[in-house]
Amino acid sequence: MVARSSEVRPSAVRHSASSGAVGRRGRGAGRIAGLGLGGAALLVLLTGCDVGAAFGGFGWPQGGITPESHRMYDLWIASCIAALAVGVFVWGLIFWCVVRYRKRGNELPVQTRYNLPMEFLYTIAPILIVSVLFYYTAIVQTDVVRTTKNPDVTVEVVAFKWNWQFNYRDGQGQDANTVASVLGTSDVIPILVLPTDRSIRFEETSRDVIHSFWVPEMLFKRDVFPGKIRNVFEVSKLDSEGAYVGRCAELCGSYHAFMNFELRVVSPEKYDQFLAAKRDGKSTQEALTAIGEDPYAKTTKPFETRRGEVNFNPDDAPAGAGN
Ligand SMILES: [Cu+2]
Repeated sequence: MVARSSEVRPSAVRHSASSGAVGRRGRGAGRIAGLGLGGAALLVLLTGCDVGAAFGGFGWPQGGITPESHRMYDLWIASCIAALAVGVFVWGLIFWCVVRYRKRGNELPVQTRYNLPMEFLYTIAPILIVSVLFYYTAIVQTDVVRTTKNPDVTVEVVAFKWNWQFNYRDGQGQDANTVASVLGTSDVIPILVLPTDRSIRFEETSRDVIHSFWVPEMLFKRDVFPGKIRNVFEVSKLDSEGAYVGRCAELCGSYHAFMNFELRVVSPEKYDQFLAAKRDGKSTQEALTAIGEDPYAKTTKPFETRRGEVNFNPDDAPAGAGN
C-alpha cells in the first residue's frame, strides 16, 4: 500500500503545480486567436480585391458590371480570406499539437479537460465568426435586392418557350404601358439595349412555365414566374458598355439551352436615340444600326436544330423509307 501511494503522488503534485501554466497558455492562445482574426481583417481591408484576382476570385466569377455584383464579389473574397485565416490557425494548432505532444514515453501529458479559458474560446470564437459573416451577408443581400421608388429605366422581361420579349415601360407594375418592345424569334436573338449610369428595374413575367433571367456578368439571376407574380429586381447602374450574353437558367423544356439573349449596354445618349427610333416604328435591327451598333447579337447565335443532317440509320439507308 505504501509503495502504491508513493507512485501516485508525484503525478498528482505535478498536475496541480502546472495548472497555473495551463491558464497562462490558454490566455496566450486567446491572444494568438485575436491577433490572427485582427490580422485577417486588416488583410481584407488592405488587399481585398487584389487577393481575389490573384486567386482567380476563389471560384467566384470575376468582371461584374454592376455595383451590386462588386459588393457580392467583395463579400465572397472577404469570406474566403476569413475562412482561410481560421483554417490556417486551426491547421497550425493541429500540427503544433502533433509535434509538441507526440508520445515520448509512458507518462501521460497534462490533461486539460474542463479548461475554462479553452472551452470559452472554442465556444465563443465560432459564434463570433458566424455572427460577423451573417452580419455582412445580411447587409450585402439587403443592398442587392433593394428596390427604389423611381428607377430611371423600367423594363419588363417576358419569358416564353423558348425565347424572350423585352418591353420598355413608362411606369411600374402590370398597369404601366409598353412604349417599345424587342421580341426574339427562332432566327433572331433578342437584344436588350440598356444604358450605362442609370438605375434599371427589371420586372419579370412568364407566359408558360418557370424560366430564369440570367446575365452572368450581373452575377445575379432571378426566376421568372407565370401568373400574377412579378419578380422584380434592380441594378443601381451598369458600369461598362459592351455586349453580354444572357441565358435562361431554369430547365424549362426541350430547347431551354438555346434560350439565349444579349444584353447590349450603350451610353445613355445612344439609349435615348434607340428608344426614340423604336417608338418611331423602326425594327430593333434598324434602331441598332441607327445608333451605330451591331444590329445582330455578337455573343450568341440562334440555335440550329440540324434535323435535316441527322440520319440514325446504319450505312446511310434512306431516312424516308418506312414510317
Ligand atoms: Cu427558359
